[in-house]
Amino acid sequence: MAIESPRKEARKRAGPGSKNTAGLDLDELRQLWLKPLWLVLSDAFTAEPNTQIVPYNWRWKDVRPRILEAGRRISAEEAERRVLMYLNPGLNGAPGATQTLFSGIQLIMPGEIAPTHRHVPSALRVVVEGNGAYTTVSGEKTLMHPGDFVTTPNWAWHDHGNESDEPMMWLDGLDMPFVLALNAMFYEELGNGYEIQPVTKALDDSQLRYNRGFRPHDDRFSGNYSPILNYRYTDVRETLDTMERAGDATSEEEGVMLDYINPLTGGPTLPTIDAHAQLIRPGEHTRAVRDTASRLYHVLDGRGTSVIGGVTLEWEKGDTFCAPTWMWREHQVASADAPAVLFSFDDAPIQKPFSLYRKQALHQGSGKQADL
Ligand code: 1HN
Repeated sequence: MAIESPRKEARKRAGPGSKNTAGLDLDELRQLWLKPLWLVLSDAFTAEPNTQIVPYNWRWKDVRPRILEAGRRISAEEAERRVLMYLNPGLNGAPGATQTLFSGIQLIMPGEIAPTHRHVPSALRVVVEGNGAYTTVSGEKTLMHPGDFVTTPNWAWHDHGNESDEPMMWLDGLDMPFVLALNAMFYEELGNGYEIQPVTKALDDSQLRYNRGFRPHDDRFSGNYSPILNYRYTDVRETLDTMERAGDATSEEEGVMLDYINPLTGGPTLPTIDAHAQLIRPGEHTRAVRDTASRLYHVLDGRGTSVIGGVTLEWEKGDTFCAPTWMWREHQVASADAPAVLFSFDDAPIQKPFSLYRKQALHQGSGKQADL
């Protein structure tokens, strides 16, 4: 017969989840800003991650007319940034598409500017619609086209302008909720707040220096982010198509996937955010995977279905959807459809240095979970 230790017995009576106040005066304790840990221990120390974030798809067909309406009602200069935020339904209206990542859609109309500022959150853009509007970051200007991925590192001066004759819309991604959680926000406007920063470098200077397998000899770039400002979608698509033709399946979980990298380190382009593009072939149904990163997907091409945490999301080009922490996710493209290309960004780089990151695959049939 197993003998229960006295400690185990006591734990049963007063331990986590028992809600045993042990006769203590909780009101008096509250006034002194004290509280027994054992009353709440099991709420915090869950066996697995527990998140308020819910899977959700911000559909382009809902978003597009509304951001264009905002374009008729407020100027980019007035708004500073004309952005409709993508709010996660689990966050009660707090800004954030997940607990760490902000996302939203930004519109800049022909002839408009969004003035120069800088902030502590790192940012990325992915162009959804329009051609030839620019972003200038730290003196380098780039003209943007659909699917282009543009980085804006922490504390870098940046402004946007649209010298083309069509509206330009892009997805913004920032680590803003993470920075706010750390109470580490700083923000600053250039000059009187309506200024365009001087362009001090040639157009796309960084692409020509760093995105061709070369590096300037005796390079003194020392940022903890990628020196490349704009990663072109035409390049991404060519690489994905090459991998696809070669029969690569990067993995059964992700289809044909590539990572946007800092060419100087092989690591992510921003210290807090990793970014990827993946091609899912017609008829492909990826194997379920989950990890401790929270993540946003943006549909660059095609259409399909994802099941995330048991919720089925149907998506098409222009949609943006989120996958909360530790929820199984799988993607499917119908065999009669063209391939789909998903851009995604996640907070894994925040977790990895502190050993917080875990990833698992689910083996269908056996139902076995395997650490990856
Ligand atoms: C920001 O600076 C931009 O520069 C876009 O375009 C979205 C959302 C929150 C805070 C700052 C931009 C932003 C942002």
